[in-house]
Amino acid sequence: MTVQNVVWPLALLGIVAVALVFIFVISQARQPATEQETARSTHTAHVIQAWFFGLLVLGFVVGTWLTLRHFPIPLQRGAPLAADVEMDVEGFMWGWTIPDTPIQVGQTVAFRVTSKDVNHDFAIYGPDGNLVAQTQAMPRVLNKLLVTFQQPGEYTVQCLEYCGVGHGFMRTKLTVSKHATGTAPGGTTLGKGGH
Ligand SMILES: [Cu+2]
Repeated sequence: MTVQNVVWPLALLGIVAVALVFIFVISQARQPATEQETARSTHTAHVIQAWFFGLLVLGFVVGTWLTLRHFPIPLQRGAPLAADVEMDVEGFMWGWTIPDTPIQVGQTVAFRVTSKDVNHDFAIYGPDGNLVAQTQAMPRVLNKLLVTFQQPGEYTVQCLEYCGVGHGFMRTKLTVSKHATGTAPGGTTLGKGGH
C-alpha cells in the first residue's frame, strides 16, 4: 500500500473530526453566562490553550525527528559515486528522450538529465508504484541522478512538474532485468540482458 492511500483516508477523518467539533460547539451555544461563569471558563480556556500549544509544539518536534532522522537515507549514504551505466535523458513537451541501454538489478545508473524547452521533472516510479527517485529537468542545466535499481520489473518515468496540456501523458517505461547468467560482478553486460 502506498503512503498516499493511507494519508487521504486519515485526512478525510481529520476533516470529519474538525466538522464534528464545530457542530458540538454550535449545539452547546446558549444564553450569556454570569460573571463568575465567565471568569471560570476563561481560566479553563487558558489552561486548555497552554496544554494544546505545548502538545502541538511537542508533536512537531517529535514528528520532525521521526521523519528526518532517516536522512541521509542509506541509499544516498552508501551509494557508490561511480555509476555502472550512464544515460543521457532529455525532457521535452511532451515526452522523454532516453537511450535504450539495458539495465540490470543492482546496477547504479547515472541519469544526466536536462530539458529541451521548459522545466520538467524526471521521476522514476518502481514496479510497486512507489517513487524511487526524481530530479528537475531544466533547460541548459545538467542534473545528475544516481539510482541503484533494487528490484527487476517495469519502472515508470513520469513528469512531475506541470509543463502544459500534455504533462499528464509525459511518461515512458524503463525495464530493469534480473541478473543475466554470465554477467560479471559490477554489472558489465556480457549478454543482451533480456530487455
Ligand atoms: Cu510535465
